[in-house]
Amino acid sequence: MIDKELISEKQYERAIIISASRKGEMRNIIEEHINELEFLAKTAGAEILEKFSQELAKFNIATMIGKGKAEEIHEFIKENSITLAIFDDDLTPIQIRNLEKIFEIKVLDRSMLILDIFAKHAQSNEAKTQVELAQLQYLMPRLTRMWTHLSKQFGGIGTKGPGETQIETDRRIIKHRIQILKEKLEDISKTREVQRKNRSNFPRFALVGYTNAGKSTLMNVLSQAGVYVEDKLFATLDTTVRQFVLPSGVEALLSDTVGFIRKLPTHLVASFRSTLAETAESDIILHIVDVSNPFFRDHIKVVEDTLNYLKIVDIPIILVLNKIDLMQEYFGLSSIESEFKDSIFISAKRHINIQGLLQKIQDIYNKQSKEYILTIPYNKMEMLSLLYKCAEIISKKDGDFGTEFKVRIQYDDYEFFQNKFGNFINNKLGNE
Ligand SMILES: Nc1nc2c(ncn2[C@@H]2O[C@H](COP(=O)(O)OP(=O)(O)OP(=O)(O)O)[C@@H](O)[C@H]2O)c(=O)[nH]1
Ligand SMILES: [Mg+2]
Repeated sequence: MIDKELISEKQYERAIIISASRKGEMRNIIEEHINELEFLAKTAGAEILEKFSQELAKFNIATMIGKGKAEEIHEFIKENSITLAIFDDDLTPIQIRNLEKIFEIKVLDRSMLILDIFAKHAQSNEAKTQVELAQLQYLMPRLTRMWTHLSKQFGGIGTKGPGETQIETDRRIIKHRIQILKEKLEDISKTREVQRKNRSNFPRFALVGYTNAGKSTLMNVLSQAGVYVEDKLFATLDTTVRQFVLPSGVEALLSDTVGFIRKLPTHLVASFRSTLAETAESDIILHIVDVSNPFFRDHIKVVEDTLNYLKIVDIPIILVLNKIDLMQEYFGLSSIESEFKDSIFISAKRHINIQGLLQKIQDIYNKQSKEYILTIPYNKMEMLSLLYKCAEIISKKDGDFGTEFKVRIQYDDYEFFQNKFGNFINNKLGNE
């Protein structure tokens, strides 16, 4: 669990937000993106004193925004003792360098800001390693003379050879560090795999969703887990797994993990693969959505795209529309209900329709089936008629001691199958 004290213990930087948009982009979408960036900036510990936006027919290669606008912003920076400028879009190294020259303060883009939040919130060894890897991978192509000498930070690995530039040395240090981090993650993910295998007999459910949708709140409601909940972006960076009980009385596992956001840096997504492995191996995914956010449809799309990017496909998804308590004063809810017929509407915070959600989870789970390979010894052939009764036979082949079957078992028949054939199972083939 994240220590709240640690997070609140930070100095607030005086910051401005700058957004450049193309002519013709919808005003309300631009505003939503700026608001989200402001929320990110606040989470990172910045106080936003002003927001600037500029519509451009073409982005400026040297400075993203126009030179005149940059000068105007520079005046504001000087007059208000601003120390940080944050751009909504990713900037090229040249743009950052030029803007820092004009503004005379630090300039960050959206990816750098998200990486910074992740770095601040990372608690576990795994999260810290993943974030550092993503940061270095992001830094590598951006290494220019503006970056300070890194060997001090990394303990002087790779000393500078004659005639080499500092940048080349730094690049070698980073490459070396990236290699170490990758090996460390490999180790961590092996340990996690063993942990997951030990739990594989329980039905497994995974919470996913846009950041701040209410995943950890729901986790706490369903399992009394005591997971850290905050009105901040990326409060959760690790995966927590807790037990909960389905209406049928069956014990199941629920995992809560890192949230997604628009334009999450791809290195970050890639390096969080091991954290997200729990999600990838779940039986059913619960996709939590903050339905009170007017842009919730965009959020759904971002989450679906990220799952696709991570190749987490073929797992049944229940769309859980959360925070309906904030919707009551609107007439909007009933039209959303007819738009999302197969979804379930809840409020995790106010405990509205939690039973309905549990029942939905149970219903979808009951429709699940799993594949197994098992070998029935030749001296137990009398059991075949039972097997044909409770399983769908996909294939069979004769071996040295018995017949090997590949079968599909419906959840409803699972207990019977386990009782009768548990001893003959070679392996479980995952969830199809
Ligand atoms: N009004 C209302 N607020 C909610 C509800 N569910 C969660 N919240 C609030 O939404 C904020 C975010 O909740 P979390 O549970 O931390 O969200 P999360 O999806 O785990 O967020 P990250 O871990 O940051 O990705 C908190 O302030 C919660 O109290 C709800 O049903 N209604
Ligand atoms: Mg959370």
